[in-house]
Amino acid sequence: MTHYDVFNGDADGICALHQLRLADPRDSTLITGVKRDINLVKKVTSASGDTATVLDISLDKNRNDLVRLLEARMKVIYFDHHFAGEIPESELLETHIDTSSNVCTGLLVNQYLNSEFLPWAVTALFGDNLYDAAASAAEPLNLSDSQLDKLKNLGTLLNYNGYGSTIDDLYFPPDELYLKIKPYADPFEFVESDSTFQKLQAGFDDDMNRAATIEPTLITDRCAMFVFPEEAFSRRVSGVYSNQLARDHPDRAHALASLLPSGEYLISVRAPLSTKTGADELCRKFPTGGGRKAAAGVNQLPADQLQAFSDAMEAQFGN
Ligand SMILES: [Mn+2]
Repeated sequence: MTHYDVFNGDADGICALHQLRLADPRDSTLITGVKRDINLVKKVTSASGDTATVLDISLDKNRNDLVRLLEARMKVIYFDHHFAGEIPESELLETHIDTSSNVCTGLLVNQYLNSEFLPWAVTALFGDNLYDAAASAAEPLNLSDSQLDKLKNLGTLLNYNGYGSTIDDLYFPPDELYLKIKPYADPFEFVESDSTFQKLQAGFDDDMNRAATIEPTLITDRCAMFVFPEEAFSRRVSGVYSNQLARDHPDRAHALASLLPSGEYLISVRAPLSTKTGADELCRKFPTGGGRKAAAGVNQLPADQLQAFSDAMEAQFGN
């Protein structure tokens, strides 16, 4: 009998699995990938009597394969906070799904385990950029500010490690990173004593320092745009760096353009935190553009439209 642990390769996925396996240790086959790789249930071989735990990936995006497992008589437990759509009807499926904006999968697992490993749920919330929810979830722990900062930093680093287009871009493959964390019931002990943490911290600092040396190609009071080179470092740092830019300049919109091997640009846009609107409208003006009001992007912008994009950004957000 095989048990599969299927989890998103970011902080939330890792911290969710870690809590479950601290409470209920078992040998399992780990299935994960880079943060954006969410079609993970398809990697599970279905066999009657086998079981699976699925964490932090949209049921909607995995429904066909979930149904395949259930039809093979596999028992599945599913925790997630992304859009689920219709949930398959089966006595073999147990779901803990809540798409509220202030929860993450690590927090849903924490509720399931009656807060047995709460510091890891707080870490997961920080990793998913839910700072207020993290601070309120942490209240019963009576942590000092510096302890809370340590969990924030840990969540940020575990989240950062998941960004990249392939596993080769990452410092640690997410399954390896989970195995490094696995022996530690206490996140503070992991932070203070494991060389994995130091390595992640050093890599993160390097990447962020390097990102900070990239001058904007457009900068006004209302918007800024940065162009990143075609390197693994760009793919690792872009998500965390744009979160930081948004927090440091809440009235400014930000665009990060990364050069792709094809010569086109992958662009991610964050609307100003203070308004959270306009990102989708800007991106939809260009082929392969789309997204939500607060965060949107263009998947493949032809290089000769980069200036037009910059002009449209200024028109959208003002100067
Ligand atoms: Mn999550």
